[in-house]
Amino acid sequence: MTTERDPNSDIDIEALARRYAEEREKRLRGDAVSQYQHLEGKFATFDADPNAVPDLVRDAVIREVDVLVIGGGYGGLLTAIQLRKRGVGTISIIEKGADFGGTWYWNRYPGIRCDVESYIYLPLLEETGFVPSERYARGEEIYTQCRLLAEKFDLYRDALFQTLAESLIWDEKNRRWTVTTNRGDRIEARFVVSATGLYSSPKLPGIPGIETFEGPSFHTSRWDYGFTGGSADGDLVGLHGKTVGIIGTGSTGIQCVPPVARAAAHLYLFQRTPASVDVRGNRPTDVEWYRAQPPGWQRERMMNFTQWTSGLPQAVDMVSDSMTDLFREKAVSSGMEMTPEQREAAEILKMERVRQRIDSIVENKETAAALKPYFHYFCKRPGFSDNYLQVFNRSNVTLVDTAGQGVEKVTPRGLVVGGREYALDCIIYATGFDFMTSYTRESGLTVKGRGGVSLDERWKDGVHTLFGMQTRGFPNFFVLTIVQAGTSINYLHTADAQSIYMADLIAHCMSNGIETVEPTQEAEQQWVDLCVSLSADRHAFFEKCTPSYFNFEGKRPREFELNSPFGGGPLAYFEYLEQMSANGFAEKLEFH
Ligand code: N01
Repeated sequence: MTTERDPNSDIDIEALARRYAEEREKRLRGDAVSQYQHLEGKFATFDADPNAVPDLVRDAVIREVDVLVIGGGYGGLLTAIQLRKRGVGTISIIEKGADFGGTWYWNRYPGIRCDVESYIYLPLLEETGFVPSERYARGEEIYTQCRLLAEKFDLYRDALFQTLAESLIWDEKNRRWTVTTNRGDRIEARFVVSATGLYSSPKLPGIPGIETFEGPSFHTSRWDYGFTGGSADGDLVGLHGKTVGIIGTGSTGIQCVPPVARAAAHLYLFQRTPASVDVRGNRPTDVEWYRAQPPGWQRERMMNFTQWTSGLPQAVDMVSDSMTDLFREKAVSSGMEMTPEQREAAEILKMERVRQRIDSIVENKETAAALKPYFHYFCKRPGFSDNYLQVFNRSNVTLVDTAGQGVEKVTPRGLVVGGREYALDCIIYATGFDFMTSYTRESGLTVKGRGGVSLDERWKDGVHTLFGMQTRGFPNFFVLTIVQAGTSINYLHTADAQSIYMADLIAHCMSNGIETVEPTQEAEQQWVDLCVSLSADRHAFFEKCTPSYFNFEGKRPREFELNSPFGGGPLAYFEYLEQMSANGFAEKLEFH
């Protein structure tokens, strides 16, 4: 951290650095990522899908297809759509939920919205004519768009819902993947694309006694409207007269807290680390403006946002919101790409404003102090809300700050913090998802490639891929993830580029009579080496950060050494992929 005083402020940078380090220290725990519990074993009931068709029974499907896509969220949808557009033969889609939507199928908690502008987040707006009703779309609208895309590109007939792919075994003789599911299906596929999502494996905090609580309790991605009443738009009449506890103040927590506060008799919000909560500034879409956009506007806008948020200033900031302003202010004054020092100074100033905003909204000084985040802006995913901080001025809301230690215990009656038991009628876990720890654990898949080698064995010393998508020894198999892939803050920009790459490559193989494709040993190793060399700065930054899923809770295990996004950033990554298509996939891949 620089020791210079920022000329634009009175911030004592050294004191702030000490405070950041102290706050981080408080939160570090020896069990790091293993502090969490997964929705399996005794917690499997937490995984029940409130929106599933109950007791669904169907005949097992025995089928041969050209491409099997696992996952019906945006990643899987975009891949299937790109394949359709290229006229690639037969497709099947396997999806755990009862419909398309992925994240937006599972997460229906009250207040849910996307924090990336809808005009760059929702894919294929120009092609589909879909008009998002607001600048930051409600979850339900995004879920609706997912289903409209599936209808428009005729994907329902190819989908198996409420189905879990369990094993993928490569059959060298037939040059096919054999995929089996929990419903007895057996699908032979030439190509398999695994798009099981970035936030698809919910986690519970490792607090002793979770299973002993006698009232209703659920994870936000399995919201129990049967108990709370109402909908994602609020009006949670089931909470009238009830005392509710919410654990978690990440992006999910800050969105679901206001509607719960409006309905419950009392809300206790249990905070371990305060979120940074910036201005949202949502507004209805100006339909006239929207319809006047020139052809190609959406891709241009997506690119403009990714350029700005990669620290690459452009003549205009098309999105111009709380996400881009950090880069805009400094970059405009310097007129060029931000230096690390400028970026750091901008982040410090940004967080100072976030803290000042709390003072200007929250009336109780003690509560305001407890809500202030002390970490670098990008240590955690920044939050945005124009109604979260206001909640703490209500008499029926209590912030229970755990001073970085978290909730101590769950009892049959409620939660314990600092030795005090808070009696509750309901506990809501806004405690997030597994992230970048283990692809096979998060996806629940057993994958065995050539020679029966499992992906876990192949990756026992860390993930090895070309572009984050392909692994040698696992022919015709693709993974959509951000590990070893360059990601934009707008993940759908990355998914868009990845789906185009995969569809181009699969179409290339199909039209040239190519049976198998995988990375050459050399290309894979070069990519891994490049990822390692470019991730040093990222790791150095995150090592100083307060614990979060971004930095494996402050302690990155050796086996996760390679589990990070491509450090060259999304723009360089997109160029790599585009070049591959442009030169006919002439390098880096081995074809048979
Ligand atoms: O999960 P999180 P999320 N005692 O992991 C707390 C995307 N998303 O679901 O910070 C008490 O961020 C934990 O505390 P701490 C987005 O990318 C987007 O909110 O670890 N508390 C934290 O506050 C996001 O990043 C949108 O100290 C405990 C919370 O649980 C990602 O999804 C909306 C605890 C978990 O926060 C995940 O966000 C929603 C304990 N023992 C999500 N253990 C939008 O687009 C954990 N916590 C708006």
